[in-house]
Amino acid sequence: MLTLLVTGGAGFIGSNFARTVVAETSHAVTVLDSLSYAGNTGSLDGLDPTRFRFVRGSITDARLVDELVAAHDIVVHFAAESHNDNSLNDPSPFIQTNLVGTYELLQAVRRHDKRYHHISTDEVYGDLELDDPARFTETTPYNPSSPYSATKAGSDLLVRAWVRSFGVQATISNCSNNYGPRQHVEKFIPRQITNVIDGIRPKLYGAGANVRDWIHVDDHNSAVLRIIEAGQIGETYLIGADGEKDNKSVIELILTLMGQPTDAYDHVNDRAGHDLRYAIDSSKLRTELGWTPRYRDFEAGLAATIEWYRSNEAWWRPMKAATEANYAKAGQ
Ligand code: NAD
Ligand code: TDX
Repeated sequence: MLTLLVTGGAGFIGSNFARTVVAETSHAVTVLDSLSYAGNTGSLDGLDPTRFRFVRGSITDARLVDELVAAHDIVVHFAAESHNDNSLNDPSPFIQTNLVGTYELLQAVRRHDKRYHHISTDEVYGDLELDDPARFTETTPYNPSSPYSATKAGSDLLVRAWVRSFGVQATISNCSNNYGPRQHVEKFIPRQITNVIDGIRPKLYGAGANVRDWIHVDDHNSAVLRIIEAGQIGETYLIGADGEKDNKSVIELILTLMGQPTDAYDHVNDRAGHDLRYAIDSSKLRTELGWTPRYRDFEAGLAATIEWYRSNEAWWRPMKAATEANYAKAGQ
């Protein structure tokens, strides 16, 4: 049995990760989360208290981080400011959490010689043309576009430097767009699902030709567990499930699955600097670590996600009105 310190474990991916670890392994989990606007302890309800503990605090708090890192075997670092649109309005918390917070964690794992896994995004590579046959690989040069992706790129580079300069035992994963239960309603898919539930028309940025490479959150997390088990120290692994879809098609599919006409959505202001296309080549993870995704049918995964939001209104209702009010200010 190992003890895992999971930062950001009250957020979307981290809470699903904590649930998977407690359900499917013998490891114990401590979640460290500051409960920013994106954190929700309701996402951790029902976890076995003999193998799960929640600590409220920030990864920028060096003393707290040092104490917790010293007391665990592995740090799995999910905590971040994660929303591109927010980073365009106010980059400041992105600098603090994504860069300074990662620095504090790296210093602590260095002092205590602990294993560290760093969760990152494919957005660090910038974007691709729609007709480019290439996909991102572990050797694609970094070229981030937004304040969010620039801070994630910076945090990845800190990890690489701490591995090379100080021998920190770290691995990095860069994943594509996740969908599934417990994702904040500010994000594309849950925003549209909860809009339809509320009788609001879905909102498509610009023409909606932008492509995202969708992966179910449980597939992201099974890959993270595999990297923790078998990944080579110092290596980066790209995680993706061959799920490229343009935004317009995703909105149309949500509308169809929810019994609405496929044209019942609005075009709204585009995002500044909006990345055109992301696409992941996950061959290294598949061939070297033998990982494969379990969710191969996007429509079935999306239908199950819609059902989750229909059945869990109490989870998302408190954040919906404020989220939409923020979007309305930006004409989105
Ligand atoms: P999220 O916004 O849902 O959750 C982030 C969590 O971090 C929240 O619970 C929040 O309270 C917490 N947090 C924020 N600042 C903190 C701080 N200073 N100290 C402690 N906790 C803090 O984000 P998510 O979508 O679950 O993303 C998790 C990670 O995965 C991020 O590192 C993100 O960059 C990465 N990622 C996300 C996606 C995606 O599609 N959502 C894809 C690839 C990578
Ligand atoms: O209402 C919307 N309408 C719309 O067309 C919203 C919220 C988004 N969009 C578009 C913008 C993007 O092209 O949908 C796409 C997905 O948007 P987001 O959910 O904001 O995700 P994205 O910007 O692609 O970033 C996500 O994937 C990579 C996560 O939020 C990041 O944390 C992760 O690193």
